[in-house]
Amino acid sequence: MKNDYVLVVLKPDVMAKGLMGHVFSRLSETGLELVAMKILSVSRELAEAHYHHLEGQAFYGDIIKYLQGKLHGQHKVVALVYAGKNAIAVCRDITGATNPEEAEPKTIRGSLGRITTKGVYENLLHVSSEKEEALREIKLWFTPEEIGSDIFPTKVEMIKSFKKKVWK
Ligand code: IDP
Ligand code: MG
Repeated sequence: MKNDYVLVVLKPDVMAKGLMGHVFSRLSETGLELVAMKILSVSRELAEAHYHHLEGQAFYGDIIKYLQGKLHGQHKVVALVYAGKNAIAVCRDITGATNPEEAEPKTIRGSLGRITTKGVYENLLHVSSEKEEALREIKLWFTPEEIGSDIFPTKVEMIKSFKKKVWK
């Protein structure tokens, strides 16, 4: 594979605090290529699938609500896929440690994150942590049509009947 890929999600606190432009600038400065982007409301199903490996943790219920925007007035999230050399490490470096109080001050989480009085780590971004996770997450969050180029192998299937929302 020529490139590494990473899923980055701007969580609802980024939107609620008006930090989208700032976070984009920080991500753009990495020089990585943006290959997909969308804004969406996260369903409970998507949040649970995304964090399935953390089920059972004391903070699991909170992070499901957090990703769905339920802690921030139903704000949406922005999901991004970046490509480039060491994309995961590059994005995690500028993002900083999971616990915003432990993150280096100049990282995004270190400068702008907080732990709420209820103990929620409001740490602004999700960033895939390794290649296998990135592959799983990108396929969970995006369809092949939503990604400009075929970054992973695809196939064409005949779909007989399905429900789809269309313009009236
Ligand atoms: P990461 O986002 O840095 O990869 P993960 O371990 O994958 O960290 O955890 C996913 C999310 O769960 C974190 O971004 C954070 O919002 C939350 N989280 C992780 N550990 C804790 C904790 O000890 N207390 C509260 N929230 C946590
Ligand atoms: Mg993680």
